[in-house]
Formats: sequence, structure tokens, C-alpha cells
Amino acid sequence: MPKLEASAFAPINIALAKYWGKRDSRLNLPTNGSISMTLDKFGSTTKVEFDPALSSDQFVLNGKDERSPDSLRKITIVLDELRSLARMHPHARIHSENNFPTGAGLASSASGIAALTLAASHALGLKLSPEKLSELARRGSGSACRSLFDGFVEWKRGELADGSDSVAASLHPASHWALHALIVVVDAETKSQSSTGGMTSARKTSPFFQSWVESAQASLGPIRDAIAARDFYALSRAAEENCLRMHACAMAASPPIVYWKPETIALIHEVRKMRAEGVEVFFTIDAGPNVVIVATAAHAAAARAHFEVFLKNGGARLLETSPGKGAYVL
Ligand code: 2P0
Repeated sequence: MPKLEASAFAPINIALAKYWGKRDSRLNLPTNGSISMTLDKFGSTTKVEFDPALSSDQFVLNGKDERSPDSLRKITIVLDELRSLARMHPHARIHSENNFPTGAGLASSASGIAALTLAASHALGLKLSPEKLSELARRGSGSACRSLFDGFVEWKRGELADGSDSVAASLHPASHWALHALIVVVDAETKSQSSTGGMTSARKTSPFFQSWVESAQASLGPIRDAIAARDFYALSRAAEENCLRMHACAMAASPPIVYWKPETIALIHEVRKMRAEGVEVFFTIDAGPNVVIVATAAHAAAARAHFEVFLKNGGARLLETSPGKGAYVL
């Protein structure tokens, strides 16, 4: 029997229109579509080896046995789907390395699950379409379905009950718009409330949840159009609004979900002040305290220099990247 093994790299991505809410938790179907930038350089390299001698799946992350039930659950969902498609059921040994600094406070489930999906499908000899790969990655972790694709990516909400139309696709390659993303590490600790838990709680208890969903769906057109036209100011307005509405929805949950730290708010104000002074920057914030500052190529160096001074230990907490290519087999 040939060795069933393969490796893949998948990048992280940052949402400009956020995924926040599930209409079906089992299939991981979102309440609203989302739009992201796949980011260059930072991501996960994952090797998958299927071995009939194993009695369970094993997952080693950055050299350590990973025992988080949440991570193991996401991995098992993807592997079980792939094993069913391949009609064989060996367990797998998975080694995954994130190349972003450990403790950078960056969520790794998008890049990790995207790399796992691609590597495991190749290891099993499955020749799956990009749509099918995206659907399977989504089952493991919603945002992972976007990391498979290049540049500017949209994940459609979809309408079908089986979720087969809730997949991502590239809107434009990375070369469409040379934006820069400065990831500011405000806090490297693991966040107190996971995205999955936060979404569930917001859906059940936030009085703003339905308004969030409507406004998130309505923001897709303006964000898609601003990206297509490379209209930085239109994108700034629409992306910041989308981000703040997601956080407002989370904050209104019971108990409240407040991902921000004081520095997060200081950065929001500073980015807005700079933009008012003519520097092309906007912010976006995921389910945590870290801030991603997006700048045009012409203004990225000025923004970086400014924020290195603004942040007390500047450069060490700034990771710079740009739109990049999606996941690939190694
Ligand atoms: C996003 N986030 O669109 C949003 C913005 C966080 C805030 O996707 O439960 O790890 O595994 O589907 O994908 C993070 O959530 O959640 C996320 P699951 P996931 O990027």
C-alpha cells in the first residue's frame, strides 16, 4: 500500500466583512456572507500521514501534542468527511507549524484547518474541486474556507440546507490591490471567549443579533464594490462600520463579550485621527484585542513609522503583510 501522506501550506486571512453567527452549527453555515484578504507570509504548514496502525488521530502543533477539545473536534470533522469520501478509514498523524511568532495572539484555526483539508485530501488521493475543498474546510472552521483562495475572497452565505453553496471563491488576485496590513499585537494571550462560543452566545442573547445579520449582509455589496474600484475611503468606511457593528453585537450579549483592551480603543482613535489628517489607513478587529491596520502602499511606511512610535515597544509588536496567494500543496 503506498504511503498516504501529503503536506500543504495555508495562509491566515483577515475579514473586512466579518463572519459572526451560525445558522447551522453542525454544518458550520453562517448567518451572513463575509469578505476577506488572504495574507502573505504568515500561515500554517501541515503534514498529514494516514497510518492504519494508529488507533486515533494525533495532532502535534508547533512541536507539542495538542489536546484542546475545540481543535481536535475541528480536525476530526474534516478528517471524517474526507475518509468517507475516500471510502477508507485510517487514522492520521498531523504535524502543523505556524510560522507567525508564537504568542502573536493570532488565531490559527483558519490557516490550520485550510492546510489540513488540502493536505489530507491529497494524502487520500482525492481530486476535489476548489468548491468542495472550501466546503470541507468550512465544516472544520468557518474562516478556513476563505484561506484556500488568493487575494480578495468572498464566502457566500448560501441558501441550501446541505451547505454545498456556502463556499468561498476569489474575487480578485492579490495583485489587484497592493494594500498593506499591519497586525498590531495588543495582547498575545489566548482570548477568554472563543469565536465559536462568542457567536453562539451573541446569537442566543444579544438583542442586536438580527440587526447585525441584516447590516452585515447589506455591507457586502459596498465592500465588494470598494475593493473592485480600489476605492480606499469607501472601503475604510464600510469595513470599520462592519467591524464595530460586529463588536457592538458581541458587547450586547449576556454576559457581555468585550474583546477589546484599552490599547485597542487607543488604536481605533489613532487610526481615525491619522485618516482625518490624510493618511490612508483604516482598522479592523477580529474576536480579540489585536488591531489590523490596513494602509495603501503609498502610506504604509508612514503608518508603520507612526505606529512604531505610538506603541510603547513598537516594532516587536507589529507584523507587516499584504494580500497573498491561497493555500497550496507542498
Ligand atoms: C471572521 N472571525 O470573519 C470572523 C471575524 C472572528 C471575527 O471567523 O466556529 O474560528 O471555527 O467557524 O472561523 C473566527 O471564527 O469560527 C472568525 P468557527 P472561526 O474572520
